[in-house]
Amino acid sequence: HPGRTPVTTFVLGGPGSGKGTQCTKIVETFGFTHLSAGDLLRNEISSNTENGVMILNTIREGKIVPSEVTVKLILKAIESSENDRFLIDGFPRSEENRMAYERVVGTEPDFVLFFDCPEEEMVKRVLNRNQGRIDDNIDTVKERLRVFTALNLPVIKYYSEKGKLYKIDATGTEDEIFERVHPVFAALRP
Ligand code: UP5
Ligand code: MG
Repeated sequence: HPGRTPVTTFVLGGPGSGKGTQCTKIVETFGFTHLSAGDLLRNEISSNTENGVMILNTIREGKIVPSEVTVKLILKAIESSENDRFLIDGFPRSEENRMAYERVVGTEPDFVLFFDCPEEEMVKRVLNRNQGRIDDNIDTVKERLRVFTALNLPVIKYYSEKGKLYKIDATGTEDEIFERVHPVFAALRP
């Protein structure tokens, strides 16, 4: 629908909280385009771009890639899409990320999902994933959790204070969680 104001949703939550899994379900049911910041960065590693090595090292350490790199990738993905509904998964991870996005893209998200999950459950899910991600080991997971608490929770608090946050209980089965997500999107215009 060219010309319509796009709908943008940030999807946040700790490592293994189920962001990617639930985004897939939202895409199937509500026709959004899923932009995973982590996937966009991992694509840069595989395509041997100038930032590839820096991104690889940053992800292996569980730290945050410089905002300008990630924002550029997200903006490119938005601009090359025909869709007008976007799920931005795993971004912004810090207040600095958030402000860089606002400065470069020029908009705020319409609303934000936060998948709230106990740490021990997140650790269990990540260590069981077994898909060869270089950051799915106990040491990196601990750092990912530390960075999440220190830098991402303030972003979540910011959107909560703006009245834009939907906090979703991210425990239970994938389908049980999607039943909690569904009403948020069902309320949007068709
Ligand atoms: N699973 C899912 N739901 C389940 C359920 N209800 N019950 C049981 N199991 C469930 O799920 C994780 C695993 O759990 C899967 O095996 C799934 O089948 C199972 P998933 O849906 O993948 O969870 P998700 O929240 O997406 O976990 P992910 O590990 O992708 O989260 P992260 O936020 O850690 O990873 P991301 O890819 O976003 O980022 C990776 C790294 O990239 C970051 O640490 C950082 O170094 C870098 N990065 C940046 O620097 N900047 C960015 O903007 C983004 C990333
Ligand atoms: Mg993910």
